[in-house]
Amino acid sequence: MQELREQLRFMMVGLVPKGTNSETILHDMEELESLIKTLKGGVFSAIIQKADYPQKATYIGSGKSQEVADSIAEEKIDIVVINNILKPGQLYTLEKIFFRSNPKVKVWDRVDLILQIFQLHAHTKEAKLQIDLANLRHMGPRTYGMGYILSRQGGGIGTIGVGETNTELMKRHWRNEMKQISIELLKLSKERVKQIAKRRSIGFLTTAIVGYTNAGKTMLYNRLTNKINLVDDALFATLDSSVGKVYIPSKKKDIILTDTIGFIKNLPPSLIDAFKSTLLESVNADLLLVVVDISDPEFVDKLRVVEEILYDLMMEKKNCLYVFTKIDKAKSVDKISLSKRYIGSNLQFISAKTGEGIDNLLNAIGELIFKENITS
Ligand SMILES: Nc1nc2c(ncn2[C@@H]2O[C@H](COP(=O)(O)OP(=O)(O)OP(=O)(O)O)[C@@H](O)[C@H]2O)c(=O)[nH]1
Ligand SMILES: [Mg+2]
Repeated sequence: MQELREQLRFMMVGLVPKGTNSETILHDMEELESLIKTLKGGVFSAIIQKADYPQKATYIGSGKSQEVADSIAEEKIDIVVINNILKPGQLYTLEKIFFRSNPKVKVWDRVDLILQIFQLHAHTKEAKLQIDLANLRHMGPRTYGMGYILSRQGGGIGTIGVGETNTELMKRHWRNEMKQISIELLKLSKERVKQIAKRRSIGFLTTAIVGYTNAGKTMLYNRLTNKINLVDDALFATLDSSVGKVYIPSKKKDIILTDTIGFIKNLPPSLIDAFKSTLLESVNADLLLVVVDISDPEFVDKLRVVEEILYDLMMEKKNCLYVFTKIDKAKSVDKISLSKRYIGSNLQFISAKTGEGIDNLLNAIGELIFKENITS
């Protein structure tokens, strides 16, 4: 009972272009709900606005804002999450509109929500620093943007208001803080690059697991390396990167396997950029295992998102092996049509849970990684 009362009450708001099919909307909102549940929050209300362009001031438009305000009062909402990336001024304006319904209400965009999850799940110094940097990048303009608003209210025309001086101070502090964190991250990245170079110099080849969040990457990593990293039916359970050894029987050789943070759609490039240090293992890998949850009805769209992010990270031309996992859970697996769709790619079908297909996967990894690196 106590726990229930302490649970934060969320409301989801989605803005989708007119004509978006209802299935896409449903899946988008389900993903947003999963993100909220990962934070242990409950969803008590949801509103969809269909519009081709967001409104400048309020993003969702003034009529919809009023509807949201009514629902906040009715359902005693603590946090409203808008399922897009908003401008700082828009979030500020919405909080002002909703103030009457609940003076403590918070308005988050999708990035705020993801950053909250990251904060909850970060363990290593590197992950924490990366999140601090992402947070500063995302929240900074909002903080000094407010200073700007104060300056316009405080200082009259032709005068320099107190707020304006504060804005400059805040901006400088913000920039300094980001610089400090970037320097620390650079040190950690250099350390990582050294380790990668050392592994390579003693002849180890590296395979990196990448894929959408919750696809089953860590369970596969654990099965192949015999480790017991956290596997959870939650988004972004893994934020740090792990490195382990895997024996390839067909080649009688060990390789290195890495697991890392998953991808999700609608991530701003600055957020991915903040995780560059963690992603270094994948960027430097000799082979990528692109893990896809084939039991997920949305797997084709999610794979597209992963491929787009790999492209942004300039990793799309890497040696890739598509690993369709959770075949034990999938209703049907149409291997023929998948082979046609991903023609020219290497495909494997496995269950990290039951072990089905793992021997074939190890063979395929061996063939691909040692073929490409025949001279090493
Ligand atoms: N049935 C079945 N479930 C699986 C399989 N692999 C993973 N799962 C489940 O899928 C969920 C996510 O697994 P993880 O391995 O944590 O996924 P991940 O891709 O590492 O997720 P993040 O680190 O959060 O991005 C967990 O509930 C696992 O038990 C599988 O082969 N079969
Ligand atoms: Mg994981």
